[in-house]
Amino acid sequence: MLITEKSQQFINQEDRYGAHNYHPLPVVLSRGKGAFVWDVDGKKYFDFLSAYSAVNQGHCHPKIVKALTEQAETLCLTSRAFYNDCLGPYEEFVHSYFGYDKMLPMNSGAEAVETALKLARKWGYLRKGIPENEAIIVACEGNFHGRTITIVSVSTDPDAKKDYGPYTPGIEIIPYNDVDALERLFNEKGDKIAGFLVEPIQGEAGVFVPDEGYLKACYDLCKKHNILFVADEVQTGIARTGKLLCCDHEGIRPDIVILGKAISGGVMPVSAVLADDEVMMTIKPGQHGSTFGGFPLACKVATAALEVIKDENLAEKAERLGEIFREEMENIESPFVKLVRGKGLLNAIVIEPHNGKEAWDVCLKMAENGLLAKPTHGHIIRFAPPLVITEEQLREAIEIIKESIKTLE
Ligand code: IF1
Repeated sequence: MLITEKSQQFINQEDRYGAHNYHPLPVVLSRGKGAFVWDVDGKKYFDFLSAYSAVNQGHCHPKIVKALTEQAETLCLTSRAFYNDCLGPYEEFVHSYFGYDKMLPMNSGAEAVETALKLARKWGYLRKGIPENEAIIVACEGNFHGRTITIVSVSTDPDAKKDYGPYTPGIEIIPYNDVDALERLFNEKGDKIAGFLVEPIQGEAGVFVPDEGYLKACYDLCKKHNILFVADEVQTGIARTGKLLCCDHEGIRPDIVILGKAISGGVMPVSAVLADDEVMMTIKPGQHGSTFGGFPLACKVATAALEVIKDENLAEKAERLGEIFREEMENIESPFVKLVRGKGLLNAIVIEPHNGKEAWDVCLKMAENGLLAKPTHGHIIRFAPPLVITEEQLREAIEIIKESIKTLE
């Protein structure tokens, strides 16, 4: 892949002055609109990462940008030491949108996960009656919930976890997509388990979709043992998988929902935790918070971003276009394509190395041909375009993917 002199300068700058905690594709982006981004040399690409599903509404959506700029000129940040005229309306809006009694606003996805874990522990002590400091959180092998010390304590990925110890105690890990393992653990330690934290589809693990009925069965077990079902919908939520929440596919209503990424359309870091009073009201003033959480700018941006999801029927669109995408990918006859999986517009191809080429090379070739996607775990490519992509654009993108794979064979 050709790296121009101009883009090389930006790459060198990051390399020289930034921490090396990422290994990006050598593409330097400077502009975005809808399903497309442009690099510093004006080359146009389909964005099939959507900032890890944060840009479901498409880049620079006019309605969201308008909400941002209008509020930016009015009032940005007040802190929660005072009331403001944006948070209440936003909270009521989110209540009617998702149907939970209350929300707790935060900023990053990881903060929202932390918040959910704190809530689960509080509830465990105050409502369930777990003895002090003995609450257990259950999480799944292969999970990804963010980067804080407690979150990497539940991680099973050595890259995310190693050398960040000592880890937070009170964690039990079970295999994902294994109801029996969860049941055994609940039978053994259910009295002390506060919450079961789960991704409805494991994103980082390579868009791993559990068997149909898995989430429902886990949910029922949680009910039976009086354990909170905590759904991390940071990546799967906000219409990405063809429903507003991925849990909607199984008709379950988590006790705690964690949202992030696309709740702001990728315009700023906005996250939220949703729960009913029985859980949410266990946290009292001073027991949790954040300087920016629920700040006026975020309230307006997130309201607009959530409205766009409904205005433009993005959940239905993700469902319909996802069917087309997977069908077309499954039709590819190539030694590279081992498996296609996903839901809605959260999909992945498992790449079989061939001719000395692997997923990274496929991504470089696609970038050359005008489509951006990123490999995960070396052999899986995630495909998650903005949900505003049109069918015609999707079909054009599919041709680029097919063509790129063909030329490498
Ligand atoms: C990175 C992956 C995606 C998430 C779920 C919480 C968070 C994430 C289910 C935390 C974040 C990100 C963060 C980004 C890479 C990325 C990712 F490849 F690692 F798995 F999206 F697929 N829950 N996911 O997926 O949210 O604090 O980042 O706002 O860390 O490099 P955050």
